[in-house]
Amino acid sequence: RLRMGEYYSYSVLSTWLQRIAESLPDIAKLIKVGTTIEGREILGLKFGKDTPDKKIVVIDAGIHAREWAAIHTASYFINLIVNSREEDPQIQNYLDNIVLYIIPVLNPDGYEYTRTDKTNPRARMWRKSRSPKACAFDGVRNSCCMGVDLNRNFDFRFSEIGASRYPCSEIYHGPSAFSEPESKAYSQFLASLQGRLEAYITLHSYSQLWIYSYSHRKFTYAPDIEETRRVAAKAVQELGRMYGTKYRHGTGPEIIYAFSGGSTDWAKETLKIKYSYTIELRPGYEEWNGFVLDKNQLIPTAKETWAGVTVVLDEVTNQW
Ligand code: 0X9
Ligand code: ZN
Repeated sequence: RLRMGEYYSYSVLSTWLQRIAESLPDIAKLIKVGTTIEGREILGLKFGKDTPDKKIVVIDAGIHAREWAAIHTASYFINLIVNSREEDPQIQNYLDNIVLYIIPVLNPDGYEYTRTDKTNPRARMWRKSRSPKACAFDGVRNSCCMGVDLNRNFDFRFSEIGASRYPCSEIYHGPSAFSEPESKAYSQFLASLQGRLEAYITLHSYSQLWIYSYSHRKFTYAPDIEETRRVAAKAVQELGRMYGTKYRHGTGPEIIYAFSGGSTDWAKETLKIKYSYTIELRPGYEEWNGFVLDKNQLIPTAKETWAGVTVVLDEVTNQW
């Protein structure tokens, strides 16, 4: 059992996931998405008994290393399901009627690197993976740096916009789409669920936004945009009811910026997922360094996000 409202190392989180799966075999299974460049297993939990008629929802976090509040929020969801399922009929309903995967840390190498900030103060703000140095001539010199922005490495309009071909950039997209073991394994994992995968939600921080496709160009939507927007609006409203936190919803270029190579756009286009959302958690965009969220905000952030996420889960659960 982990106390919520704290940050934990990837090894503590991994052991915790294993223990849950061992002690509750009827409701949770440990899943291995793949192995990172430094050899860590990307682990998650699969909740609910899998039968071929059930719809699937996938929630992940931590594709960006420094976004600790997102990792905490995904962990909180796991904790909530495990510890409240007996008293909470809504959670019971999910366990009975859908299959829910939660992968709390997609980029554990990067996350562990951000945890070395005691010895290297700059490490806390690391965003990318920890792939080996790549070099490119930037006009002045040949510059070499580690890491790929995994949320620029998906095969959706790869390298077109809002991504960089320079390895020293924070938004370096990598040498080619799915060049990285983490994004490649994750795309294969998601693709293996195709046909039953009804919702995909990726947790990021920060700016308080509920974002849907597409991200590369303004006013470019999937055909089911009306439904996508309706559910986003409802989710943001439910989220705000808890503590009054104000979220905006829209596509990336409408509400923050355009970019390509992200996981939700790839999932929306390639896997034809009905609900594919990027959520940017607290604090608001006016905050200067929102990646470091006060510990006393962790639980409220996770709770209100759950309220929003249940809107999507209810759509999926009650339609079938
Ligand atoms: O830029 C990103 O990868 C994400 N934002 S973050 O600050 N967490 O790095 C996703 C933004 C999604 N927005 C757009 N579609 N533009
Ligand atoms: Zn992010």
